[in-house]
Amino acid sequence: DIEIPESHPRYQSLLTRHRIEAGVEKGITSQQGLIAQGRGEAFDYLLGEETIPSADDAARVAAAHLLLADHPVISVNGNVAALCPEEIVELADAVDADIEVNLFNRTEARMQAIVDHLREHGADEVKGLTADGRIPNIDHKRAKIDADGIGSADVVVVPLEDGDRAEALGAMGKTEIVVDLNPMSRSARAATVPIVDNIMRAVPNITAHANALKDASREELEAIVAEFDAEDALEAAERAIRSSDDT
Ligand code: PTJ
Repeated sequence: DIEIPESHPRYQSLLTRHRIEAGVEKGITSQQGLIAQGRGEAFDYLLGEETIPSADDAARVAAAHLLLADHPVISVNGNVAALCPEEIVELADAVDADIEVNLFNRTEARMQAIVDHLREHGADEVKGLTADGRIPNIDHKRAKIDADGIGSADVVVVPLEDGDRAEALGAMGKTEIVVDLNPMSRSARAATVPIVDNIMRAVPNITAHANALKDASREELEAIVAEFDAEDALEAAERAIRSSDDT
């Protein structure tokens, strides 16, 4: 459905734009999602459009958290659904997580379209439509969650999350794994594990680490988690961005 030669130097970036555009056409991505993508692209350009070592390390820590979790949930919004639906389903399968649609600009039509889209890409159950739980201290429309989904999760993956909700989920005591290309965003700063990487690279990378760690003991996984320093990871990403002209 797309004619970009793979040899094009900006192939990945063009593919990403195309997916977001198609997402808007299909009614799954919001128009604001186009703006969010543009912001993300600018940071990705500065990062060299590659997974920097600190982001790879964070992805491994995220995998360890997910494998240790009692009830992990992956939150999906309109951008994530458009960019990497299959990869989200694969990650959920690898770590036995629930998938929940959770929108910043919630409309019932978009909720349903995203649930259907994820099912088309292999998801069995997709949560989010029940909306019988709330995130405390958040504007009520944006606070809706499923009580048996994000509401009762101990570990949540929140890619491209808005800052207010990222902070409020953290205040609920949840271990938060945030994927965000902007290391200065409030979401990245609120995260237990910030992964400063493109969602299209980060999600399959977490899955690969989870598969590699499948037979690791709880002690090994706990050691991986304990060694991680979120502040160091954010600083490493900022350094990579600032030195992008000499890479
Ligand atoms: O579908 P909805 O209604 O839930 O809305 C989703 C968006 C993303 C529109 C909404 O949450 C929003 O407005 O987000 P923000 O506040 O623009 O934040 C988006 C963050 O994600 C920014 O910090 C971007 O740098 C980052 N970002 C954008 N694209 C990517 C990304 N991070 C990783 N991978 C990307 N592809």
